[in-house]
This record gives sequence, structure tokens and C-alpha cells, in this order.
Amino acid sequence: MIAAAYSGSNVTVPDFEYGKTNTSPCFLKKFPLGKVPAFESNGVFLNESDAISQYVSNDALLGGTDAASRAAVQEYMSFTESEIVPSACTWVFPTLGFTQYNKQETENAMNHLRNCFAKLNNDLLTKTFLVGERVTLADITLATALVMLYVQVLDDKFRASFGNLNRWFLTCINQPNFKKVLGDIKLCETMAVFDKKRYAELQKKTDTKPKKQEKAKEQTAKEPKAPEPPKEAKVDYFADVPKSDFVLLEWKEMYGKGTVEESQKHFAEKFDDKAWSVWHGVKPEEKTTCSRIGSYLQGTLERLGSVRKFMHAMFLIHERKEGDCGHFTLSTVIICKGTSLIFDRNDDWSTDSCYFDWKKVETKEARQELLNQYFYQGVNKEGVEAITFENFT
Ligand SMILES: N[C@@H](CCC(=O)N[C@@H](CS)C(=O)NCC(=O)O)C(=O)O
Repeated sequence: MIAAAYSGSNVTVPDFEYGKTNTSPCFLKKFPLGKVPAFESNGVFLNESDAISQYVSNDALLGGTDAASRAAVQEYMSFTESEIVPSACTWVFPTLGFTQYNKQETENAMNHLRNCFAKLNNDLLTKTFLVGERVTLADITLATALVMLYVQVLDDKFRASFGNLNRWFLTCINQPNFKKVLGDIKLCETMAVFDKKRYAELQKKTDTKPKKQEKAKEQTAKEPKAPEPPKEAKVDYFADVPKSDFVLLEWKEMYGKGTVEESQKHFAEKFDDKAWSVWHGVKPEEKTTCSRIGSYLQGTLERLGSVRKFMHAMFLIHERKEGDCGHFTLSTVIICKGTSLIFDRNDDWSTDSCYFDWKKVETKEARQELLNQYFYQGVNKEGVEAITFENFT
């Protein structure tokens, strides 16, 4: 996020719950190891913070045009990843209760970091930043890796021998682009020690966690090409859904053949939120062509064939022109069986849903309004008319 702030790349962080979002089938489809940070943009999917930060950087952050400077930036990034991060985790994680404390390992890590800091302190003797005269990805990568050390364990005494490193660190974290991402950082006063209590609590939590997601994740990670087990003749994907008086086919007919007023009334009276739900999905804007987004939508509708009995949807395509380029957004409102997102019930249904951000429409008023916009007026939530639409019925 700091690199993006420097380069002016527009990167946003969606709603995310660690342990939940990154273990969902949608996430695992795109990022099979379930790890964060994870980045997606216009069909580019990246894990690994170094790769992501390089992708969102501009040339200046990567060291400019000089090959030696670029290599120096890369050197500090690799140095951070292989020399700093492992020892920092070994020392700091037990103080946060994340891992068990091991005296010997912690001492080794402290000594290794002392050596690394001595080298860095020397590098920074006459320099404000690590490479060249301005902030580069070298500073961003190293400084952010050091934050947990400076906050948790590097007390005054430990810091005392590394004046140049401290000065550089403070310069970095006080740059506006660092500050707006990291906030205020309070340097450690007392070296934190193993947090036994929190460790025990966290252990308890992981031990009692249902193993189902873990298993699913392991399978995706280790056996991506394993052949699908033969499908059961009949799987009830809606076993949890109570019987309901809302009949999708009736609604579809009413929508197709009745007047606007009749079908609106039918929905208002019959829709049953104990067994059905309405969702708004948006596939983030991408630079493409009208025919490409159109054929993507056709493909999506074909792939959703088997879910037709349980879902009705309206898809809209919007275009925003920027110079000669079109930027297209695909969005939809769906009415589906069950109170959870229908695509999560069967892996075969989630091929495309993964690329959309979904929000459940919770209230009757909001449902009515969105339905009016999508199904009757062909406009999106903001009231903007679509260039084209597809009714999935
Ligand atoms: N080298 C990776 C490390 C990624 C990583 O280990 N992420 C942790 C969170 S800090 C994670 O997602 N763990 C989830 C898991 O392993 O299930 C990077 O820099 O991005």
C-alpha cells in the first residue's frame, strides 16, 4: 500500500476477515495457498508482498533506469526476505503469542539481527535512503519488515548501537506515504517477552476450529490436478433451506409476462427471506473491449446453466470512457435459493462468482429498490444506465 501511494497506483483493500476470507473456495481458487497479501487486477493474480509491491511500483521506486541501482533495490528486498524476516519472526512471534518460545532460537535470531543491523548501520552512515537520494522499494520493504521489531523488542539499549539505522527508520516511517498506511508507530520501551497466556488462548482456538476448511485448503494446495471424485447421483445442495411458499418459476413467469406493477407486487408479497436471498455483485472495472466483456458474460451465463432452477439474475454492463479506452464494469442482482451465496454451495457454480464482490441485500426496501433498478430500469445502484444487459432466467 505504501508503494502504491508513492507510485499513484489505485489499490484498494476489500472487506477481509483473516482465517475466513482467505479460506473461502473463491479465494483458494485464485490463491491456492490461502495466503495474504493477495493481489488481483485485470486478470493478474499475485501472492508474495515483494512481487505485489514491485507490480504496483513505478520506475523510480524500483531504482530508476540505472541497472546497478535496480539491482541494489532488489538486493535489499532479498536481504529483507531471507535475512531479516525469518529472525524477526522467530524473536517477535512468541512475544505476540503466535508461536512457542525457544530460548536458543531466540538468542540465535537476536544475534543474527545484530549482525544484519551492523551491516545496515554501516550502509547508512552517509545516506538518507538505502539506494539513491529518494525512497525506493528497498526502504519500503526493509522498514516495514522492521516495524514489528521496533515496536515489540528493540528497546533503547538494543537500539543504542545502531544510530544510523534508527535515524533512517524514523525518517521512513515519518514520510507521509508511510504514515498514512502504518499510522503512528510507538518505539518499544520495554523488550517484550513470551506471551504465554495469549499463546495458550490461540492454541485453544486453533485446536477447536472445525477442520473442514483446513482440509479443503490442503487439498487445493497439494493436489490441484487430482481428478474429481465421481459425482453422487443426487446431491442436495440446499438441504439446509426450509420449505417456502416463494416459487421461483412463478416469479420468473410473472416477471416475464406480467406488467411491471403485477410483478413488483408479486415479489413484495411472496418473497421469503428465510429460504431465499437477493445479492448485488460487482466485477471490478477493467480496461477491455465491449465485445470481450460481452463474450465473457455469455460464457458466464453458459457456465451457470445448472443453477438456473435456483436463481434468477439480471446482469448489466457499464462503460466508462477514458481517452480512447473503454473501462467496463459487469454487475448483477440475483435472486437465489438459500440465505447464503448460492455459488458457494457447489464448486462448479463458483467459476465466475469469484471475480465479483458480493453484498447481500438485507432489507425489504433495499431489495425492492435494487430490483427496480436492475430488473426494470436497467440502471445500476448509482442510477447509471447500462450499455447492455442480460437476463439470466
Ligand atoms: N512471503 C509471504 C508471506 C505470506 C504469509 O505467510 N502470509 C500469512 C499471513 S502473514 C498467511 O497468509 N498465512 C495464512 C496461512 O498460512 O494459512 C509474503 O511476504 O507475502
